[in-house]
Amino acid sequence: MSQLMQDTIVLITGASSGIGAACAKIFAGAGAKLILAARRLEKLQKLADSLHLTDEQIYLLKLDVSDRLSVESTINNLPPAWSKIDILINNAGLSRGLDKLYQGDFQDWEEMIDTNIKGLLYMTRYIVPGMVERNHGHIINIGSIAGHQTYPGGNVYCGTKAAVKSITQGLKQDLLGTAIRVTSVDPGMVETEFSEVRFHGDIARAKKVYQGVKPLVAEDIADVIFFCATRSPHVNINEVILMPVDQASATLVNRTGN
Ligand code: NDP
Ligand code: 8X3
Repeated sequence: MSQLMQDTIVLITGASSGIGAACAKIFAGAGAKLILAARRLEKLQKLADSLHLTDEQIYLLKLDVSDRLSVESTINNLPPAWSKIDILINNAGLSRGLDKLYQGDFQDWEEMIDTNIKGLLYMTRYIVPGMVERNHGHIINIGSIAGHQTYPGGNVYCGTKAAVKSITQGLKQDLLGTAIRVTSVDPGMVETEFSEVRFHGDIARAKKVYQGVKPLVAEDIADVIFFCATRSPHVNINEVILMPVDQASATLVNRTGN
């Protein structure tokens, strides 16, 4: 195991699956200390077991980022050895449905807005003050190409990711004068549980999203996140947009593969 990140505490939200879980693996490989958060503790536990880390190297949080009071008490009550977070990866997020806006499901809207916008804000609000006090830290938000381009049926999800883009820019401005870094990593199509969640567990419909395409995999995004986190301290990577070679925009996808 490399020791590039020894004594660096990395908190990853949405670490029970996909991009978050891949981030846990790559940062663990560099010797970072991990705080992994998600609602499905059993999945976090499985991931932790596979990483073979000691209790001094990994700390699991069963946390719903959309529950402000829970975020407040969880972050404020972190054991002292875990409270000085160096890197916050705001990755927890989801899409729900592809309905036309005027037919949209209210619960789907609430869930996307509460998780992707408010959850990211709560984590940021409770963790960044400590970074400011220490004049040290890095916030990496996971946006999406959906925050740059709206596609049919994407309406509210795209709106939440456009909000992430604005919030990332605003945070960078508000931290000017400190040594804290702020980055947005904005992927196109990545094959994870994302589409299964979008279609409420309809696996056949989820699979169709990636039919004939070679999509990105979670490890591709973790790799870019890790790159952003390991530049010289005076370098801030503001925004990275990445897509599969088979994708040119949210709606232009080459599906001639197997
Ligand atoms: P996954 O569905 O595989 O992972 C999403 C993660 O978010 C899960 O670990 C889930 O954990 C967690 N999560 C969801 N809601 C909450 C919540 N309220 N509180 C805490 N954790 C929560 O999808 P991805 O890995 O693909 O998604 C990660 C991020 O990447 C999201 O922000 C997504 O919008 C973004 N993204 C994804 C793309 C893609 O094509 N896959 C492309 C661009 C961006 P649990 O259910 O256990 O709480
Ligand atoms: C996920 C990518 O294009 O499905 O944010 O919105 S997309």
